[in-house]
Amino acid sequence: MSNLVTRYPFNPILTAKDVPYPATLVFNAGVIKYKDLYYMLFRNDYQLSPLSRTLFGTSLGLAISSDGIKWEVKKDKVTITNDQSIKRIYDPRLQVIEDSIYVCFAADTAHGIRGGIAKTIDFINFEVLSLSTPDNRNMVLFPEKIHGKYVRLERPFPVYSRGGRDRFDIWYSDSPDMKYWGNSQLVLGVEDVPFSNNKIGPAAPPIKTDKGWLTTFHGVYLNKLRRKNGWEHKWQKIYYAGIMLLDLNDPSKVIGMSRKPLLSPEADYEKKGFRNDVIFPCGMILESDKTVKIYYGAADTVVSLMTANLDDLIKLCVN
Ligand code: BMA
Repeated sequence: MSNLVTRYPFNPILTAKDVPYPATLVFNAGVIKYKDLYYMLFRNDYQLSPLSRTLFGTSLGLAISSDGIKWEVKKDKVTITNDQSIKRIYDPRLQVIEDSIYVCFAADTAHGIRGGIAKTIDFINFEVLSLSTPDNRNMVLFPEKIHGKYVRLERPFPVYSRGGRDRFDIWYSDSPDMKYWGNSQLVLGVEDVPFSNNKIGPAAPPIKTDKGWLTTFHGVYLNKLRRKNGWEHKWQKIYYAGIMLLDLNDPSKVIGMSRKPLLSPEADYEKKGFRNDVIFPCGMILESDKTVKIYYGAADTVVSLMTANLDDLIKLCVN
């Protein structure tokens, strides 16, 4: 991993113990700064089945903070107000565009996994604006319109055409209204990421810099020699965080990428949990002193924080 990144010394910053309702795994959290407060939507998996070692329930919770480090979890859970087809939503990524608050999420339905975008004014009630065709997830929105269009990165799951196994890539789409999405283009193929042999996906939503759109992604390495690695009977993947820079004018073009992971699972809370060795960023905030806070799910069990200097992150991408 890069030595320019620092783990917050008191990680994890949010765990199931901080949640005032049934919670077992608290991870993969989208975070934004909005009107001087930090807002986090986190994934909560609960109701562990001791036999199958899986969890029956998933909900999204809200936490608020004045410094981005100490969080207070609200008792209300996120509700989707206008869609009956969604059975489960997870892996939220928050974004603010022109003062409106959006969340991208993965949605399990009876007919596949869909990438959703919803809008909220209170962080609790969310109105769905669009759902992709299945299978698709790991959507992130850019913080402003580009050439008059909303822009997102996404991760469809092509199976037949990629050899009948996980070989999934990062794509670009844009939209005039957040509802109709198109002009889709490949951004980055899994074969272009040296630390991934399995799949990649957008991680935290991009931030704007004068050198380009800076954005994280996850890169997955499958090692079939791994045996039991977590609570499940079989978990053989390692999730790394990667970082890249996209062209300001045309964010479907990668102009730089670190060939090494930004963060590799090394800390105890990243190496041991429900699924060992998972780093899954969903939130990235640029502070006025150029510190970048990156929030990530660790081992699919807790929420953690890493920080870095903005110029150092850009250097990692262009060297
Ligand atoms: C992905 C998603 C994430 C999860 C990751 C690692 O496919 O399901 O929610 O964090 O796997 O288990």
